[in-house]
Order: sequence, then C-alpha cells, then structure tokens
Amino acid sequence: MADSSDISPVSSARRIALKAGLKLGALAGGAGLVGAGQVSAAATPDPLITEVQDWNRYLGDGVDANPYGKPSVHESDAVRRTVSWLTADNKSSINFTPLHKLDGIITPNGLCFERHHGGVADIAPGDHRLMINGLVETPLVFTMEDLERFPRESHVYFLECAANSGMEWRGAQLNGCQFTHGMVHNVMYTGVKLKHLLAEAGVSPRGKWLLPEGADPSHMTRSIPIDKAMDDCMVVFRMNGEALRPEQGYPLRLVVPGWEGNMWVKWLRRLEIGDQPWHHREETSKYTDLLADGTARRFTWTMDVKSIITNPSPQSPIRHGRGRTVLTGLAWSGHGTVKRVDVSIDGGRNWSTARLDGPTLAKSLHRFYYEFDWDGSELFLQSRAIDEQRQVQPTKDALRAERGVNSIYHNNGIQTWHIRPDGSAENVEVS
Ligand SMILES: Nc1nc2c(c(=O)[nH]1)N[C@H]1C(S)=C(S)[C@@H](COP(=O)(O)O)O[C@H]1N2
Ligand SMILES: [Mo]
Repeated sequence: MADSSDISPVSSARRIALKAGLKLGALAGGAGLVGAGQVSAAATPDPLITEVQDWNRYLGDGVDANPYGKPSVHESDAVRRTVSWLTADNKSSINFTPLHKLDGIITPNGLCFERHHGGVADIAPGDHRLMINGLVETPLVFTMEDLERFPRESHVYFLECAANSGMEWRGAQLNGCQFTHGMVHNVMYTGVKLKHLLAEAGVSPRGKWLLPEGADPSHMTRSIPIDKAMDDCMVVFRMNGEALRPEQGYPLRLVVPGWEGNMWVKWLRRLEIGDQPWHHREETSKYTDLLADGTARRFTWTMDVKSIITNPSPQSPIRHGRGRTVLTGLAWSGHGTVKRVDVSIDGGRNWSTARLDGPTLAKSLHRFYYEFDWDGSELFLQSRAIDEQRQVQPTKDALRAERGVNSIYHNNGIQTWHIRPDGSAENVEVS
C-alpha cells in the first residue's frame, strides 16, 4: 500500500503563468451529458468473459467470516494518511480524509480525518458523565443513559478544521486533495439538541457563553456564544447510524454546525455557562488569524464557502486518455446550503456551471459533477462555490490581498490542478 507519510512539497511552490492563447477546445462539452466518444470496448474475445475465473469456481466466505464488515482488500489505498512533518508527535496529531477515493456526500466512519491534541481517550460509556455547571439554576450530571431519554434528532453536517488548506497560504504545497483539503468530513449525527439539556439546567440570564470541555488528556476547551449553543448545537452519540468512533470522541461529542472543527469538543464531559469568554490554554485554542500588520482576526468561527475538485487530482490522475471525462468534487458553506458551483478547465478564464447531485443540506458537503470531452491538451482545473448568502469562494490571491500570508486558518481560496497531456495532475497556482 502506498504510504504517503513522507509526502514532500510539490516542486518549489509551483506558479504557472497562463499562456495567452490557451486552447479552449476542451471546453466543448458544457454541463450537459457528453455524447461524443465511445466509452465501451467493442465485443472481442476476452478471457475475463470467456474463461471460468477462480471467483466463479470456489466457494467464498460464509456469513461468519466478518461479523463487522470491512472494505474489499482491493480498496486498501482508501485510507487516512498523515504528513510526518506536520506534527511533532502522534499524540498531537492529524491525518486526512482520502477525499479522492469517495463519492456522494457521506464520509464513511473509518475514513473521517482525525485531529487529537492528546491522543484518543478510551472511555467505557458506563463510566462517562456529562456535567452542566456555572451560571445555571441547577447544576446537573447526566449519564449516557440519561442522555438517550431526551428527544433525538439526526442531521448531516460537515466538520472542517480551521487549519484545512492552511499549508497553502504561501503557495502550492502538498500534492493531493487528501492533503490540501482532507481536514473535512461529513457525517449524519444522531443526538440531542443542546438547548434541551440547557433548559433542564436553567441558564441564568447572565449566562452568555458556553465552555465545553473534553475528558481527554488535552482537556480541550473553547468558548461558544450562548446563542449558537441554543440554536443548532447538539451533543451526539452516533455517527452514520452507529456509535461514535473512539477517534471521533466516543461516547459523546459536541456538534457545532458550520463552525470550525476545533469547537466540536470530543469525549465531552462538561459544559460550563459563564458571562464572558474564557482565556484558553495556548496550544489548543490560539485559533485567531494573524494578519500582515501583526493584528489578528478573532472569533472567526464560521467556515466560509469553499469547494475542491476531488477527481481528477494529483492522487487520482486521468488514466483513460482523451474523450469522455467525469470531473467531480465537493462544496460546502458554514452559512447554509451551496447554491451553485462553477468549474473552469482553463485556469479561471471561462466558467461553466457544474451539476449539483444528491441532497443539498445546510452546513453539509454537496457533491458536484461536470462531464466534458477532453481533447488531451493540458488543463488548469478550478472550482468556485457560491452559497445561499451569495458569498463567492475567493481566489487565493484575493484572500492574500485581504489577509496576507501569516495565517494558518480559514483558507477557502480556489484550488488549481494542472492536468498534463499524459493525464497526471499537480497542485499549482496560476496567474
Ligand atoms: N477533546 C478534544 N476535542 C477536540 C480535539 C481534541 O484534541 N480534543 N480536537 C479538535 C480539533 S482541532 C478538530 S479539527 C476536531 C477534529 O475532529 P475529528 O477528529 O472528528 O476529525 O476535533 C476537535 N475537538
Ligand atoms: Mo482543528
């Protein structure tokens, strides 16, 4: 299996000047289904059809082989990957969702990227407690069984680490959408709206802030305004139907829809109500955006509108040669739904509207497709999302003009993949 933990930056922060007369012939397809180009082979004798194969001949495994099912052995490349030089050790660690291996909008539980500041806590649900204290009428402690007696809801939400794409602020860095954009996952959560629990405790009128705390060794905390807590925040115990995975905070995590992943405290053990934001320990909570003039943007909680072409991309080159080609990707916005995604194959000179497919849910990933006829010439692929508030995903240059290059967080700039005539792809920037 390819282990990309030693992934190196792309060849010296690639920036390519677009040639004036770049051929637009490849654009012919438009958004409709492409008619030209046969994708099936003519019926000639093929041993895979005419001969009996092993899998036709021998009995396979029975139902007792896999009490908990696993992916096919032929899918061993669809795994989370880390980049060895990004974090100092495996406790304060990060890995990335293999976005280029997925389709639709749901991230399978075993492929959700992980971000831990103190490793994965191993907690038996019977030993877990959730406490609500601070500016409340009645401080309360809940067991997991208590929580399951509140009305449950299920919602699909994306979680994006504020540092997603953070390595790309100074130029094209990492060669693969797993690495540039893989700190995002999209899961159907089941749990209880936080407002029901807070109502039970009775929040004092002076209570303006919520402090969630994790039971892991990092004791992760973040300050969240009470209005957000009362709006759509949830405490959840299930993801995509089954119990939360240990990596995602088993047995209980906070869900803060549309807001940066850092606030979604895992292994949630305490909710304190206060009248002002807390001062946080440096390493877990310095989530501010340093600007060029040395000042910082604070309280930048919402993840702005963003998109990424997942295929083709550096880890998923075009292998079939010219002709009928399916481009696909993901778009999302912390402000609600995505209204439109545009795709360019010539580095942003011409745009076509992509086809949004599947559920368009607020604060969830959206899937888009763009089918076109590739003439075999080099391409500069870009996607640009527009959300329900009509916010438009900016170019990286526009972002830098506004915020400089000192930031790590909130990089939602437009990504470019350079497709060469041989179908291979590289992370570049164009101007
Ligand atoms: N208790 C606790 N919660 C945590 C963290 C942590 O280290 N400890 N990391 C945070 C960060 S920075 C992110 S981006 C998300 C990642 O969630 P995931 O591991 O499910 O992808 O969890 C957040 N919640
Ligand atoms: Mo994060």
